[in-house]
Order: sequence, then C-alpha cells, then structure tokens
Amino acid sequence: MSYFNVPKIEFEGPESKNPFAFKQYNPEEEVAGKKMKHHLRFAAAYWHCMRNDLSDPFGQGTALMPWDDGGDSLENALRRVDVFFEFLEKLGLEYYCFHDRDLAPEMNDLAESNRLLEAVVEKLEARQKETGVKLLWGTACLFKDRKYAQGGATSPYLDVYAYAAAQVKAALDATNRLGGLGYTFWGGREGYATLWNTDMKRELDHLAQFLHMAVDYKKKIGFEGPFYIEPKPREPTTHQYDTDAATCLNFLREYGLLEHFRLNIETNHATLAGHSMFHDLQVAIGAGMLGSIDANRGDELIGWDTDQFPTDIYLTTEVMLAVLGMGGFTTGGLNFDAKRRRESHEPEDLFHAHIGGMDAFARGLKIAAAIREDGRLAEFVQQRYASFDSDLGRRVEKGEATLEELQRLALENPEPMIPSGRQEMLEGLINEFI
Ligand code: XLS
Ligand code: NI
Ligand code: NI
Repeated sequence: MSYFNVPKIEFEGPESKNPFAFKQYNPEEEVAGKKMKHHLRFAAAYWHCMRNDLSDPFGQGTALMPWDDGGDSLENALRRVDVFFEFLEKLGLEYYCFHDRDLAPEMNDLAESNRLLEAVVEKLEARQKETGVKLLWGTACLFKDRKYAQGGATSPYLDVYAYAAAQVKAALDATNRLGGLGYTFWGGREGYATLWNTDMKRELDHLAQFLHMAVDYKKKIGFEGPFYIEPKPREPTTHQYDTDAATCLNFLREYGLLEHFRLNIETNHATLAGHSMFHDLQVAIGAGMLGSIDANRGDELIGWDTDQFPTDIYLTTEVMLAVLGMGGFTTGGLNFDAKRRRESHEPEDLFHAHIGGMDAFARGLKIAAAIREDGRLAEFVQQRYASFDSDLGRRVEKGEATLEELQRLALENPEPMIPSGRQEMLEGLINEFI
C-alpha cells in the first residue's frame, strides 16, 4: 500500500531538473571528514507532516490528506504511522520528533489518552526496528487543550499542573521506550497574557520544580538522553518565560538545572526574540549548551512564527558554521519544525518542502566547510583579538590582572589607534563561497 504518488528521492546532482531529486544533498558524500547525513542528522516533525491541516487564524485547513478520516480513532492514528514511515523512507530521513498528542488524540479521560498513546508507540517501535529510523526527541503538548489556556507547568491551578506532570511522565515513558535521543520542553503557554493577574516569581519557581521532578523521573526510568529547552519569546503568550537562549541559561543556572539540560534553538524563535539564528546559536554554543536545532525560518514581512522551510543559503551557511565550529551534533540534529504554506496543500508538497530544506542545508554545509578550510575568516577573527595573546592579555583572560596594571598600559598608550573591523571585506569574502 502506497500513500504518496512520489518516487524514492535520490541524489542526482546540481544539473538535475527533476523536482523529485536532491541537487545538493548526497547523504553518503564526505564533507570535512564525515558523511553528509552524519553532519546534518535531519529529522521530520510528526506534527507538521501528519497533523498540520494548514489552517490559519483566518481560514480553514487546506491540506489534502486522503489517508486521514479526521477522526479520533486508534485505527486512524495507526494508519498515520504507516503514511509517515513511507514519507521518511522515500526522503531518506533517519530521525523524527513528536508531541504525545500528535501521535494519539487527547480523550476526555487521561487513562484512555494514555492507552491510545501506548498503542501508537507500540507500532512506532515496530516500524523503527524495521526501518532503522530513530527518534530524535519526544515532547508533551501542554498548550493545545483548553485546560492549558493559563499555562501547564506555570498554571496557577494545581490540578492543571498535575495533569501536565502526568502528561510529561507518559511522554517520557514513550520517548524512553522508543530509544529517543533527547526530550524537549517547549513552554508554549508557560508565560503570561497580563502581569495584572500573574505572580511571575511563583510561576517560575513552579516551573523549576516541575523540571526537577522530570529530571528525577528521567533518572528513575534510566532515560539517558538530555533534556532540551526550546526558547521562544512569545506566541501564543504575550511573554514566554523561555524567551531566548540567554534567558534560558540564566533560568537553568538559577534553579540548579544546568547540567541536565541543553538548548534546542529554533530559527524563527530566535528572530522573534530580535536575534539572528547565528546569534542565539553562538550564545548556546558559548555556554557549551547547544543540543539540537529546529530548522525553519520566518518571514521579514510577517511578525509571527511562520515556520517556513529554510531555503536561505546565508542562513544555512551560518548554522552549519556554528555546528561545525562546535564539533558537530552529538544527540541532536536538524529537525524541520516547518510547515508548507497554506497554498501548498497537495501531499507531494511535503516532499518539495523537505527536499528544498535538505538541499539548502547540504549547500550550507559544503559552503561552511569550504570557508573553514580556506581559513581566512577564522584567521581574521583570531588576529583581531591577538593583543590578548600578549602576556598582559593572557593574565586578563585568566583573571590575574589588576586595574593598576591596566592603568600602566593605558598611560603608556593613551590614545590607541584601532584597526578597521573590515565588515564589508568579510561580507565579500563570504560571498566568494556562496
Ligand atoms: C512552537 C514550537 C514547537 C516545539 C515543540 O513554536 O516550535 O513546535 O518545537 O513543542
Ligand atoms: Ni520548535
Ligand atoms: Ni516554533
């Protein structure tokens, strides 16, 4: 039984005009000492591929999903697994990510919801074994249901908090059973709509305790993957507590959670926070805390999380420069947390979207590797800071220098002449490779 009238997607090279072929992504090709597929570790998002009907706040869903009867039956949920695995296999995607509620519906009764989830997980486990596909991360959806309107782990109401905890417990069990490489917390509703009704300090304390309980449970069941926090500044809340990488790092440090977490950085969330993706990646990497990436992009003209497929070569180059710079992913990967435009409603558009994203990242990888190999960019940056390689500079960096010593240098050289930052030259240099 085949659900997509699409061939297996193969690499045909840059000259190919076949829309159902990779032009850049050649999984087995070596770049910088490693196969492309091992650098990129692409994952598909179950929610966007299988559950996103492409509705928006002004209009109904447009996506054609002939395999889906729209109902809450287990049968329908199980059929989606087969559709998804056909999709993964045809694209050669080796990883995926899910929310509990993407896999199985939320029923009015928690025990029943759990039972359905377990049944789908059983099937996923079998399909993973059969195909070698792996789970990059799982997560619990603590934002869709109406009970979460005022938060899950930051809800003012203990019964909602308990329900959220129960959902995370079940989602952790599912992730563990499926050999998930990580587990993500995205706090979609963990924030506020107005401060007039909000005790922010108390909510943050509750959130931290929630995460501590999750850490305890993870140890108890022997789940070895890292926990990821996925920053985002707003939407759906007015203010989301996990605003950006720096804010998350501070929160984790303040509450003694740092060692159990890493960050999952998403492009469109970084830009919503007023940063570039390159910036938030560097904040995370600088702290040794980048775990994984949600690969997408926003639109300069639209101020929300449009979750578009990444096709901008500058963006993918920057991302891959950052990833190569940190020595590559360990447990993480590039999860396409991206959806087709509402106008791209046919099943084959799922393929065009992922092919475009995968090719864009393959190019970004090759360009980033070439820039590193060339060495001029890194050399320039290193030279820029070379005065700190002096004896006094080293002492500053080690925390051994004093204001008096620095004053001596300042008196000897009271009007420093600084060299150019050469931004335009470097932008030209990058363009040599793009
Ligand atoms: C929404 C988030 C979400 C997380 C997983 O903006 O990106 O999809 O990745 O809950
Ligand atoms: Ni995401
Ligand atoms: Ni997002």
